[in-house]
Amino acid sequence: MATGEVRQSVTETATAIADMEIRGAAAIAEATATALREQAVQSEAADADRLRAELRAAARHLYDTRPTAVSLPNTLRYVLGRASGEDVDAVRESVVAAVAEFCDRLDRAQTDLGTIGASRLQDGDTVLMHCHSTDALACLEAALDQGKDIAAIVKETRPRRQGVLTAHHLDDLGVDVRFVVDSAAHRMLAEADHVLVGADTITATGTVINKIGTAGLAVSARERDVPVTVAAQTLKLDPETLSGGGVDIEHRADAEVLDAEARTDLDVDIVNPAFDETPPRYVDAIVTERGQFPPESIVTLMRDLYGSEPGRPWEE
Ligand code: RUB
Repeated sequence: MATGEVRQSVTETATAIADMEIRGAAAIAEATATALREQAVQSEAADADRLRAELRAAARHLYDTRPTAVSLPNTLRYVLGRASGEDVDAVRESVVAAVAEFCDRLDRAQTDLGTIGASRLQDGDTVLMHCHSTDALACLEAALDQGKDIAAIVKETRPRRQGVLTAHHLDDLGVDVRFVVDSAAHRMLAEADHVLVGADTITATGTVINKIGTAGLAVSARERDVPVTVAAQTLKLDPETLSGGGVDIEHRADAEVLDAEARTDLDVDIVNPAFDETPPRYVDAIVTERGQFPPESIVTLMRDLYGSEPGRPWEE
């Protein structure tokens, strides 16, 4: 179909995701669902099949933005799988209802996961955090709501410094925060009781894909005997890995690592992978809204929720 039939609200959302104005797996999911709803509401399609074709085209456009966070394809699966009805109005209404239900589930999942994750934190604990994860922050926030006194050490998270967002969030909550450069992580683990991070994707083997630096942090934490908790709603489980598929690790622009001035007269290859893979043996628990799991057992939950043949309705 002509790209013109993908509504501007979809292309704007796709650009905002690609440019990381909208970022973090949960925020990407919500924005994706909302963009599909706008496509349905604003569409001038004459019949139900045409509207479904437009929704698939919009979904392909969104899918092509960032390759690593599985919340994006899982959102597309959820909404497209419910775009049903005989006539165009019925399809439109089913999409609007599906998106409302999806966003509601997203909010509830984060709240429920937060309560479960908080049970791992004790009064007086210090938590070391990497990047900016709303799922991880939900655990810490729930612990504070339970009256626990929690302090935080926050890693800067080069190159884009999402740790600054986490520091602001925790500072606003009145948490005692120490902000450190990434290379201070091993040393600072001596003063931490927990590592608490989010995830972009979790594979069937329990491997955690999260912001670059997570894997090194988890290995250091094991060396220091500090438990590693990954907070990740079930939307982060990647059903395509059930059949052995891998996950694409996004590489981003050189300019994120060194600006133009620093690159002048420098003839080197800059490599900028945005995510890395933490093997399950370095993770103590994956906290979801359905409970907390040893990473090796997450495959059972994945199968229950997604079945073993997830499909790609946007490619049909
Ligand atoms: C963000 C990141 C976050 C996860 C989880 O990377 O790695 O830890 O997305 O976030 P980026 P949330 O900044 O490149 O998107 O818990 O909010 O879903």
